[in-house]
Amino acid sequence: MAPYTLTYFAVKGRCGALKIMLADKDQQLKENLVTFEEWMKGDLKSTCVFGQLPKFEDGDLVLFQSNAMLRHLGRKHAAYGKNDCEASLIDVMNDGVEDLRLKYIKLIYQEYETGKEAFIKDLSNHLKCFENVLAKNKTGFLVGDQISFADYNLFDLLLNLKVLSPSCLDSFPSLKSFVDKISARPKVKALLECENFKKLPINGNGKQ
Ligand code: 6SG
Repeated sequence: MAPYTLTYFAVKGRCGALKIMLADKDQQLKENLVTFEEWMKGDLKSTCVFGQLPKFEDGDLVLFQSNAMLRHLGRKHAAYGKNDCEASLIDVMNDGVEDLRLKYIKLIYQEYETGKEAFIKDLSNHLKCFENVLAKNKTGFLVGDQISFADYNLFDLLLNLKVLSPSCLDSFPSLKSFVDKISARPKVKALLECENFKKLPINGNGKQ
């Protein structure tokens, strides 16, 4: 039996990074897909702490909040730094990724038609910050010399942003090589090429 269970909609959404990290760490994941109709009944929603998915189970432990799931798995699978200071710096990076992800989600679900141009114009200002961190650290990772959950989270978001704006990384060599290197990790590559993963839409409303 898979040690981990994820309950979520049939989208990449907030679980892309988690799936990429688990694949890279050679961990099995059991997935319970929830349809719109099922969710609208409300029974599952009423059992969710904040009334939302994803829900993640590790044995008897039940987690909500996608970033808490990333942290949990980071702790368990050596992707949360080598000491407390690295862990705190990884938190800084992950919160930065979350800020940009929230802007992206707002664009997708609330203002895609009116806001896309302005979003893409402003995107460089956000990407520049991650570019600077990677250029300074020189290890190919955001913090220290080993991959962390924040790297998987940034990687997943960058894949989405490249779909939105294919040229968005063109003036950021460190981000480009970051994406290339993580994409080339054998188990990440296998997941990205897996039909079941590829066919999942990025978002729940068909926009990307
Ligand atoms: C949506 O926002 O998929 N959860 C979402 N929506 C349903 O009733 N801070 C936490 C976290 O990081 C945010 C959770 C997140 O974990 S994710 C949720 O539960 C609700 O609030 C994005 C996503 N959207 C697809 C969606 C859900 C409801 C309407 C659109 C499923 C897909 C299409 C219809 C039903 Fe649909």
